Amino acid sequence: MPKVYVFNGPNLNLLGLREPAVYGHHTLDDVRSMCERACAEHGVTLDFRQSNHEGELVTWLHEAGAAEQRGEALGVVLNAGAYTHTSVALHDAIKGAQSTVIELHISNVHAREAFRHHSYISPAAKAVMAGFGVAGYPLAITGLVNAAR
Ligand code: CA2
Repeated sequence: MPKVYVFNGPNLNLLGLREPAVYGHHTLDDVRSMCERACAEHGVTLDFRQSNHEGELVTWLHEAGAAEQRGEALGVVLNAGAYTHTSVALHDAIKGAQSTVIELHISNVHAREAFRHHSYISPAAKAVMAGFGVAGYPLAITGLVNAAR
């Protein structure tokens, strides 16, 4: 069964515990369960991770790209958190790994502070989703699966 990766960047381990007005009340474990359900419906397996470390996310993107090249994975739903707005390294990792990435944001970053309007991920991503709350995760998985099949 092909695999879908969901990678979460810095501070997303705090989901549901702080700033509910912006990010809602669901925890990252809740999001994992939502993603498990979506993957089961689509007949794919889920590999769901979170890291506060940029280099670890780079390594994971390499791993996901290699799995995709071998035909074992469909791609990555990536919420890179604040690294979205700062990380040339993540941009280069997506390009270098030739990984299919759906960029995801819980909030509508374009309706927030100006520093959240630029993304280093978007030019390397297949698609971008923002503003649907955590419901965006299963939607992005559906989009990734449909794009691959
Ligand atoms: O809207 C999103 O998903 C973001 O990627 C979340 C990032 C933010 O830097 C991006 O601009 C947009 C922040 C993730 C931190 O998540 C927290 C969750 C609860 C409490 C504090 C932070």
